[in-house]
Amino acid sequence: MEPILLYGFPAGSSMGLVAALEWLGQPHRLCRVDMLGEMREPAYGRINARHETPALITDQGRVLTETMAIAAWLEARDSERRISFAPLSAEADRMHQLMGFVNTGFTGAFTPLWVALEMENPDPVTHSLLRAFGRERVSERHDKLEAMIGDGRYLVGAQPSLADALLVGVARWLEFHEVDDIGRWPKLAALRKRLEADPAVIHAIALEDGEMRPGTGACLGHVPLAEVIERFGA
Ligand SMILES: N[C@@H](CCC(=O)N[C@@H](CS)C(=O)NCC(=O)O)C(=O)O
Repeated sequence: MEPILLYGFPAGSSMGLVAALEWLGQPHRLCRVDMLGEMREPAYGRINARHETPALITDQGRVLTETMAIAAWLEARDSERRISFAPLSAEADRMHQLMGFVNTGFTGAFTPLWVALEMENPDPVTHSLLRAFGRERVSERHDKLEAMIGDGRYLVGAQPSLADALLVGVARWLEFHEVDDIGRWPKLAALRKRLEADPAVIHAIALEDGEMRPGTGACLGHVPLAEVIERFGA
């Protein structure tokens, strides 16, 4: 069977992995998960007990969660090195370093902003404290990432890799949470502009928005979440 990537909407980090699958060009299927509804229901716990996306159903029918584990699974099958680099190469090391940075501190910096947004009866003091702390952390992680970006067109190498995929899924939260103008970080702004104009990213965002359009042809279609849970859930 083809692997199935479960991606979350709205504005899920997993959008980057949808784009990475397009870049990879290998047959796969997708499954759209409403993060505000069905992902929170008990049945989704059979796929991921932590009620998070992304999740991958491997070609063996096993459930694999956690972005870094899914990215490693794709990397191991990227024999043509379309989204990764030769094992043991300096580029592979740098890609892993950047993926680690993006998936931990950079992504985590947005947590106070998500918590503030999702507060049901926000106490104004706590809400504004969370907002202020989140904005400060996100800006600081942007400063650090700006300093890590080189002079190339992408985070590593001459074409988008898994590091760019992880970044593009999350970086747009800067505007979503109205943290600051991306122009404050010129290298990151240029990189994001390039990535966001990439056909695979445009395709992934369209899918996230519910527009079912064909991409490169590698995606063989969507599988309903209920079917995925029934067939592969614990
Ligand atoms: N450590 C996980 C975190 C994944 C994660 O936080 N996903 C978000 C969406 S981007 C989520 O599902 N959050 C739970 C929610 O929105 O309720 C990973 O890297 O895959």
